[in-house]
Amino acid sequence: MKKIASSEITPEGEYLSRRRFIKGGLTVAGSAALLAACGGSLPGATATVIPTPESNGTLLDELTYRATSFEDITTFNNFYEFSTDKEAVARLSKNFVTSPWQVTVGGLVNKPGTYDIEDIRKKFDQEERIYRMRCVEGWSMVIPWMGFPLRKLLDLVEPNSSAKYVRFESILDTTQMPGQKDGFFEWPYVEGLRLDEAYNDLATLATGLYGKPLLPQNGAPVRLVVPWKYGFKSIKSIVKIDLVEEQPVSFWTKSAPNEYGFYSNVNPKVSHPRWSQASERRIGQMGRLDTLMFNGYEAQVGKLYEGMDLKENY
Ligand SMILES: Nc1nc2c(c(=O)[nH]1)N[C@H]1C(S)=C(S)[C@@H](COP(=O)(O)O)O[C@H]1N2
Ligand SMILES: [Mo]
Repeated sequence: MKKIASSEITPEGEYLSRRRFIKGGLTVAGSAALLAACGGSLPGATATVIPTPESNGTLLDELTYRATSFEDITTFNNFYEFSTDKEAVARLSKNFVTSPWQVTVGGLVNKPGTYDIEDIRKKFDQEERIYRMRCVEGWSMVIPWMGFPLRKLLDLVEPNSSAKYVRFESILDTTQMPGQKDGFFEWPYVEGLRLDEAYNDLATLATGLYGKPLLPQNGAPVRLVVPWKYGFKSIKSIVKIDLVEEQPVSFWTKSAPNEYGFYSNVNPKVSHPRWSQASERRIGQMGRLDTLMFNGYEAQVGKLYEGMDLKENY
């Protein structure tokens, strides 16, 4: 069965061209029929039930916290370097070369370095981290990542006292990534975090999921995971990490500054200019769930934003 695209999912780049707008409209019409055809089943649901960080190990509502299936996680992807069509990314990225792969870490640090991703993987224990992921478009998944805390890599290079932000860059390779020929966007994909956000224990560099190495469509061989922020902050296929003094300008902020801000913390009370963020569709499940403040991670990250106007936080 083909993947169901919810009619309530509004693509991040929908406004970009009339062609894409029309395409989005067709997907919506098609998906309504598919939804009806599926009846009340839960396509792609797995039996995995997971505790959430705030539950202190108690299993919470099964439907809310069930891990999304491997199939859904690896076939419904946002990775604009390959395609703006979520269901085309897996196919178009199949032969993407992710080994050997080096990550250069530098900028305002005492010990800059270039690391082979295999060496980093060996140096740090790989932990399983099961997190909700909430895309700004209004859909979500629960993903069992493998990886290590970002702070371990930062400690290795020793940020100096003038470092205020971390800037991340994805690979630029038009020969392998057809989407990078799209002249509308400014490649490579760039993201950033404030230094204290980057040091928060939830911030993870993921190298795998479901116990297997990442597939290209999920950002192989290494991608950021910041589960309290909208999904676009979790930058894929990273080749460069710099400690900087100025707030980096993110890919999506550059593309649509009135729609995507630097912080982009998940907040059900602050609407996107074109749609509400109050609820979300969990991929592989029917119906919608209420979106949680900081995507459910307020206890872990709320203190980072004390005194900030969360309405300005978008
Ligand atoms: N380099 C890069 N990173 C990216 C994106 C992208 O297009 N390019 N898309 C982002 C968006 S919008 C989301 S929702 C998540 C999707 O991650 P997933 O496909 O692994 O679920 O990746 C984010 N990281
Ligand atoms: Mo997203």
